[in-house]
Amino acid sequence: MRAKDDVSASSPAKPRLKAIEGNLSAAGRRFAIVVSRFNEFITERLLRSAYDGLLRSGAEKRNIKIVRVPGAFEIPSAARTLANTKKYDAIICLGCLIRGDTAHYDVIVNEVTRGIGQSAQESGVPHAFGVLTCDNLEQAIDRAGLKMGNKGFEAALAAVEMANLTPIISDKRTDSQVSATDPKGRASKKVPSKKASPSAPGKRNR
Ligand code: INI
Repeated sequence: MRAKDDVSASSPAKPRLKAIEGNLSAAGRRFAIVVSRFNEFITERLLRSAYDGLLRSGAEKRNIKIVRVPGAFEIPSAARTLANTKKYDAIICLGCLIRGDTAHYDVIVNEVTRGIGQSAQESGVPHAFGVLTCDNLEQAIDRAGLKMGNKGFEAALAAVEMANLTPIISDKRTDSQVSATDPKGRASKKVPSKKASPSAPGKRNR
């Protein structure tokens, strides 16, 4: 049963509740893409699509850094290193894990997921998760441009949206003071200037 005010499945008759969202403009934003070479046949397709998604959203080529790592296991550490430079508005993580006959997949998959999430939370820089976790090659192909779309493209759009949302929701000002359409999340011109604080007894205003 759905909660009374669950808006995720709201009918067209009911308007969506007002909320803050990041827009999908990548203009002026800087991105790093970390992509693993393991299962390159798939990850190269994810990369092309992510790159395309950023350009279509208005990103400039000179603002997109691509970093290749050996396998999915190496993605979190590279992503964290890039995030810690504070040069990027979002990091896009692309890889492909395919379950094989050994336990290698199971050992790696949780570590990669946790590592990327932890890097995002601890650095404060948004990370998009475009690492495929598949049972077989067919599933991976479907998610890299066939039946299930392309997860690289989806990750790029998520990165753009979060790159725009993060500065807005981390702002200490009230929502009404911040223009959600300002791509940098800076205060609009309408923001009232701070009132001069009352001077302390015995001190003069300068
Ligand atoms: N790396 C992947 O990116 N995908 C896989 O499916 C995979 N499997 O199954 O083994 C894989 N292994 C390599 C791993 O990511 C590391 O690069 C390697 O262990 C060296 O640290």
